[in-house]
Amino acid sequence: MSDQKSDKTVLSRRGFLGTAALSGAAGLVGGTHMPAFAKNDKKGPKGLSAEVGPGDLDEYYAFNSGGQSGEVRILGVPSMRELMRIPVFNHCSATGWGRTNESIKILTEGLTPETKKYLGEGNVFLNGDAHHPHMSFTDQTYDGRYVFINDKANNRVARIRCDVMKTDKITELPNVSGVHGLRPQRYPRTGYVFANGEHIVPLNNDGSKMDDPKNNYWAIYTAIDGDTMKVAWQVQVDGNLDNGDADYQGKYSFATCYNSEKGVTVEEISANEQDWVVVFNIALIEEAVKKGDFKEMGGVPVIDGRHGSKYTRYIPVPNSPHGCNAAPDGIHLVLNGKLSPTVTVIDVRKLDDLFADKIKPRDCVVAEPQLGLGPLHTAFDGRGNAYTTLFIDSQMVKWSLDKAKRAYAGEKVDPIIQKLDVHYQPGHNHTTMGETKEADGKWLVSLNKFSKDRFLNVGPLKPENDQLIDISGDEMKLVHDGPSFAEPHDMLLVHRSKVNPDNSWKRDDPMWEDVRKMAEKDKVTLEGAANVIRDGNKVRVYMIAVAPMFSLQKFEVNEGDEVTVIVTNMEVIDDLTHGFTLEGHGVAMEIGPQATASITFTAGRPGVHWYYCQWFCHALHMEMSGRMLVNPKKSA
Ligand code: RUQ
Ligand code: CUA
Repeated sequence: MSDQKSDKTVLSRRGFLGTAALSGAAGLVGGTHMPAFAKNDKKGPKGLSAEVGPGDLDEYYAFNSGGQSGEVRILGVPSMRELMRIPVFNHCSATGWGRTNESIKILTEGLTPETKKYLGEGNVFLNGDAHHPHMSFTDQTYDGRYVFINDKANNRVARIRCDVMKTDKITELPNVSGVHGLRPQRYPRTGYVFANGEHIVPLNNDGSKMDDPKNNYWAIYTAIDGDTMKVAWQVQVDGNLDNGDADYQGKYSFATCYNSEKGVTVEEISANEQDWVVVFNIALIEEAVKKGDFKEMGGVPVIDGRHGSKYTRYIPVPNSPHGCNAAPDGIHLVLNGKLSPTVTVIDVRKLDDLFADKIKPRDCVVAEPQLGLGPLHTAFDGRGNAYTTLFIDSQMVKWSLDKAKRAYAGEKVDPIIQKLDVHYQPGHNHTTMGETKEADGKWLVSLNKFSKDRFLNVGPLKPENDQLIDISGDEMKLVHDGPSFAEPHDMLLVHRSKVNPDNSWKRDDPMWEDVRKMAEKDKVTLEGAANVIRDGNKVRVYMIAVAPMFSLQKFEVNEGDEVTVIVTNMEVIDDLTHGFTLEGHGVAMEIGPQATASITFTAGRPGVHWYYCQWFCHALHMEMSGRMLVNPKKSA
């Protein structure tokens, strides 16, 4: 195995360097974003080009999680150009996410009563830890409706609308500590979004039972209804939960466990040689909910799925398994060993028998190839090959599912096809359309946690490195280094034919439903507004924006007033976004074409305060401004 590794690695490294020299000119054109890769490089397996010329469009959308930055980013693949950032769990200075009334509503309405109380009225969390973006499915493939993503830091799941590429729902999961693995149901559609509770905590986490973790702490698995974003049900399990996936048939879902010990220190957590993957039987769980076989906790049904439960099965897997990946053949599930050099493959067709107690859990295992050190995640090309990241070895290993099965059955075959060095320490990887039945095996991205010497030194904090690999031929070929800020955990690679965002908002969008109702009460037409409505010490300022003007170039309020500014962008031209920034008040927001946005603040500073448009929109963009006059409080 190791001989094969070194040969292939040297080969591909040489190929890469040679190509870089050849394509120097092309490299210059695109600056740092242009991969050093020649179109007619003879060593390139099928000559797939990562070069996307000026004005040319990428073939794939990549939805990249922003990790602890709390956002989601859209990249084009293969160019790896960053196209957009979608604020989700973070605050955004540009768009006003976390500051506008519309975003505050989204950030607060799905919180539990306990969290609302903790934060205080109208306050939001300032951070999030976004790991796993996944698109909604219909019939085992992406349907372009939504992207879902977890927040490990504050136990939330968010939904992004793909028509406007904005977050529209955020739900906090009750009873859970650390939402980690997240996957949507593939069939018949999404349907459920499954989310793993990573850390074990007391079920009633109110301080009454904090000792004896083995008996008092539990992890919770959650199914959220992707249409309503409400929790449908939860399952209490043994151990904690790491990553998860769903099958292609809509019958089972899965979650790996790295802490079957129920330990609370590193030594305890990693003591066992074997942990497990938990299998959830969706139909049986739905039946339990119908029959009332659950405890209600935090307002949701919690089903007992611990050892011995009829709703779950525990399949032993070595050793602290991490990634959990269903192959596009609809049959195989790969569990990545992390502390074991192996991955474990189970055949989901055996699960009916497992639940009928006709076979033992380990009878579901059909392969367990040894791949290298630190296997974390596996992706697929739809041609029977799997690609596993080796964190410790800093490599991507390509292997054959079929050969791995034959080797497990006793045949003398080596399942490993190639090992490729990546730079450095890869976590997730993702192939184009690779988690759908339409896996096309063109590109693979390796999301590496360290970049060290790969880029200009930017100080002690280095970027991560998302590397693009051509997998269209027999050999993997590294074609591009993509620096990225903290910390793209995972990436979703969707063919552009699946995603069709609008160029403009629609005037009846639910995003500003509340504002619409408020305007109706105030007898104001949002689409032609230039109104200041006083209601006690509350003032509502309605205006429209059409380049290069706001319909109100001045409004007057009194010191201490609670002011809400509502701006409607009446542009009918593509790409004409305006903004509203009020100096000295921490107030700024984006208003997209045909959108309405609103923001509320206290007029606490007497005097003249300019507001302006912060989105460059017109030759007279600098002039797109106005004054807020704040009359001082009359002293008694
Ligand atoms: S995990 S590096 Cu948060 Cu997706 Cu595996
Ligand atoms: Cu409107 Cu700048």
